[in-house]
Amino acid sequence: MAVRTDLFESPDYYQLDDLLNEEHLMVRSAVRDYVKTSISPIIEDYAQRAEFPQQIIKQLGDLGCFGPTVPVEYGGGGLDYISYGIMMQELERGDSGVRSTASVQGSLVMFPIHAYGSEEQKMKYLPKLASGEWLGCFGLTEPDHGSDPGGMLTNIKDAGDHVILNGAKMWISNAPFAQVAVVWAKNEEGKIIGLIVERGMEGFSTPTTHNKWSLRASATGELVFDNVKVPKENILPNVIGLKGPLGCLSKARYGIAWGALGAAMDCYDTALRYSKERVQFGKPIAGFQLQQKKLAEMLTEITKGQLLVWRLGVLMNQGKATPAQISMAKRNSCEIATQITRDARQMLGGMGITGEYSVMRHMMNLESVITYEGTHDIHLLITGMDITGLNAFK
Ligand code: TGC
Ligand code: FAD
Repeated sequence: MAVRTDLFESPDYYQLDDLLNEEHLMVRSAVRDYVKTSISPIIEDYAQRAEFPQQIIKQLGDLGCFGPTVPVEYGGGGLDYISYGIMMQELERGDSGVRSTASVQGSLVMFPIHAYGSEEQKMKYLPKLASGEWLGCFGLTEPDHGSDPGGMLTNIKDAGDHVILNGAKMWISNAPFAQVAVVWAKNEEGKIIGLIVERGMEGFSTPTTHNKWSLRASATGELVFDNVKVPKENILPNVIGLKGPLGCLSKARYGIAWGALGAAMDCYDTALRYSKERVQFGKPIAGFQLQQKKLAEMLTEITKGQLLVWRLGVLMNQGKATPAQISMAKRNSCEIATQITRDARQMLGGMGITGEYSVMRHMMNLESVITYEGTHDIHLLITGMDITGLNAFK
């Protein structure tokens, strides 16, 4: 396996470090070091082989990247939302799939158990998920219901002390390795409820999704429920309706807004270094106006994005961030990161398509990031509805 040296230097054009406190800087330094020593050297090989590096589950748990905002009494980090954002930025600087593993565990599995679960559920699941002893996944999307999850067909029927779960979810991150799944299903009144399904329950299987050209180092699968008997004590008691899963998505989308910027920062840094070293027509290509235009625009967009997510983090800490504000940030970060990875790839010429550099991997990963947790179009429509009051979804 090739060992790669990670030379990353973080762009901070507007001295945004001045906005961070000591805790934020410590978190960043710890996660950045981890990515440099444990992710960058191995991730390209895992992505090329389309294999999930299972060792990261325990490592991310030890580092405190699972449920950083969950209170410490449940095994979480008790940190603020800026620290959480910084973690996601640094992890995605390494690979979007690594950030995905942490986003799903923290925002889509631990958050709903903490926010909507019973005390018994919190004590049973959260410490094991926080430490990485267990991995979780989140089942919302179905084969026929992606952007429109309210139409889901997965359902439960009452059977005394348990319910019978039937249906299928697809495109589920972490599914093939998860011990627990937070699953959204309709009850007999057609209302959406959340329940915790455990590996080993009869009739529950998690087939792996193959042939992805994106997020190749992240495990994706289906969740298939064939008359699964789920004890009623596994139902999340404190939420009903689509606002349950959408509330989780707000937390995860916030993390992605920071995360996608991390991928963009890595590509900018790589393109800057390469263009100063690569000589054509007798001078470094960084000396040509066309390449400077790309670099200048990349850094401008990264700096604007950094300001946006930092401000959103402050609003999150104050409990004032709206879902529409989160949508705007998720959409913006994905848009600029997608463009930056493509420009960076071109700046590297032929080398840009190889695994010698992280750029093509980031570029392919971002095609998933711009699609999951609400597509680019869906987030635009959320913004459109927020500013006009008119629903253009339906
Ligand atoms: P709508 O009628 O607008 O809303 C239903 C209820 O939900 C409330 N709500 C929210 N609550 C909290 N946070 C949010 N972001 C919320 N958005 C809406 C809303 O107030 C309402 O509450 P109530 O009390 O009135 O019932 O619902 P709709 O059916 O019209 O759909 C709206 C739409 C299209 C915006 C929504 O369904 C949507 O966001 N679609 C995109 C689906 C999506 O994002 N799927 C993600 C699946 S998970 C995933 O991709 C994980 S990848 C993770 C990784 O690997 O990193
Ligand atoms: P569709 O909803 O079919 O959309 C297709 C196109 O139509 C898109 O361009 C969309 O923007 C557009 N469109 C849809 N509705 C409208 C409208 N009203 N107006 C205009 N345009 C519209 N889901 C989970 O539940 N858990 C996970 O862990 C998870 N992980 C994922 C991992 C990966 C790698 C991927 C690729 C997806 C994952 N997803 C997960 C699913 C993801 O959230 C969905 O793919 C996404 O929400 C889009 O749904 P869809 O693929 O069915 O596309």
